[in-house]
Amino acid sequence: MQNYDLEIAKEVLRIRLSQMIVNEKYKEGVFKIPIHLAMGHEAIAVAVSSVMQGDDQLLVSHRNIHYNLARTKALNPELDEYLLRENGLAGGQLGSMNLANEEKNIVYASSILGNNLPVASGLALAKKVKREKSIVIVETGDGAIEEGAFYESLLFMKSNNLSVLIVIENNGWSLATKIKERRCDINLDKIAEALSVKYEKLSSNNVYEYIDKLKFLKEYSLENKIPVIVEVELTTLGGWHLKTPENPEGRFINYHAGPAPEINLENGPEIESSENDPVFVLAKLFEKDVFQKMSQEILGELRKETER
Ligand SMILES: Cc1ncc(C[n+]2csc(CCOP(=O)(O)OP(=O)(O)O)c2C)c(N)n1
Ligand SMILES: [Mg+2]
Repeated sequence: MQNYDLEIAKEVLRIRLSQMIVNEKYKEGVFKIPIHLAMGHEAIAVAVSSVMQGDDQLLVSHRNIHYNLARTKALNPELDEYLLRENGLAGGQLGSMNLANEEKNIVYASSILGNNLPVASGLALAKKVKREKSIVIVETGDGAIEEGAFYESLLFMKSNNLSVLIVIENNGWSLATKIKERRCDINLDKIAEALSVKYEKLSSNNVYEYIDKLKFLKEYSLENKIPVIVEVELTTLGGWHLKTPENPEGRFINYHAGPAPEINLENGPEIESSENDPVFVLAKLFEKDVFQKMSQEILGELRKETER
């Protein structure tokens, strides 16, 4: 068995279990704001956070809990923010969809789709003017790339030789509509080719592979002074069945925001026994008992942290 960095595996588990704890509270109805959980998105968030160094800057979208947890490395400040408490991460002022954390280099978060791309362009331009060697990483969804700001920002970044990693989380959905039902395909590889921008697709949900790829792409972007599109194919886990007397089997509802009623913390960190679940992918890399022990330890730490 290969020697994998345990700290990375722990990070994936911590972000999954933290979200599951948020979900348990969500099911109890304690939050007054919408939260977009990102179970299934953990591998890319851990990879992005672990390649960040020094003055690297990250900009996120409405679905940002995984990045905030990865950068902040604590659950309580995030929970308190969602409860709009003064001791929350942003003093209870930002809630969930716009939650940035400048101290940890999440410099901007926007609930307006596509809005963080022009802001990322400006920040990358500032780095160029100031001759800073750090990078801007901006995360957005496959729905948000429909915005004109996506293309304009890409054009601006390339025309001005800016180093930016554009991470596109492609979950196949925009709100309750399947992307395939709402528009034609956007072939990002072709858009990248048209503008001579580098493109890479990630889809294995393997955090270790993602870290290696992002390290390389970050260096590539800095050295060649060009933006890089990283399309990440993933599944937002948490779909559930709306049961009615007429339809006791339930109608499948794709998860977008709110609680995920069919996910239970008691069942452990794995949600789906498939490659769609980064925790399933991770578990396969370790001995079963080692993985279970690690998971129980992290859950114990999180329970201790949130017991107040
Ligand atoms: C400019 C703008 N238009 C519409 C919305 C409403 N809206 C919120 S989330 C969302 C879907 C986002 O899809 P995607 O970018 O793929 O992110 P996902 O939720 O799938 O992670 C929409 C249309 C918005 N927030 N901003
Ligand atoms: Mg989407």
